[in-house]
Amino acid sequence: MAIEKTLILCKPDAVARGLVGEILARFERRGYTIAAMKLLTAERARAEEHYAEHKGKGFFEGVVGYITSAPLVAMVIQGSDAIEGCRATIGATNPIKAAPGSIRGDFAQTIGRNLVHGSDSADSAAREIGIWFAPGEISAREHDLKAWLIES
Ligand code: IDP
Ligand code: MG
Repeated sequence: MAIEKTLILCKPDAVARGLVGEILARFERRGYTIAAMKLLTAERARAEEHYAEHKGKGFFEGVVGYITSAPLVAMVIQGSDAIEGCRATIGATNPIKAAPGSIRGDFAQTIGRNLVHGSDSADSAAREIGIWFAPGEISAREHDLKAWLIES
């Protein structure tokens, strides 16, 4: 068990549908805490860097266009094994395969509008947090109250 930080994006469809509060509440109810959070419209270069691993794939242009189309909310979420845990709360990439109870399983229909991004590994989390946040924008508190409560 380790206290981890992970990059979460409430993608433009989540903002447009008014689901940011619902999505954030699911992470908070699980005991994760917010280390950083902001609303912005992503520039193309930032989106391409974020999705660099998918460059050359058929859906690359579509996903870059989607993520840059309107404002999104970027967050750094923190907690015990938060990278894997947040991915579970988000659900499978294709909402059709996402379990009911997960964000995508409860609120999304298609892979092209799947509401949320969550980092998939420690390396991805470190890289992605650096794309969306400057170090000074991230809370310096390594162990806040909720993280402390779930430690044993
Ligand atoms: P993830 O978001 O669950 O980590 P990835 O495979 O990393 O899924 O894909 C990144 C994003 O690209 C997905 O969340 C989705 O928005 C989009 N995407 C992935 N595969 C497809 C596809 O086949 N068609 C359309 N969009 C896709
Ligand atoms: Mg991914």
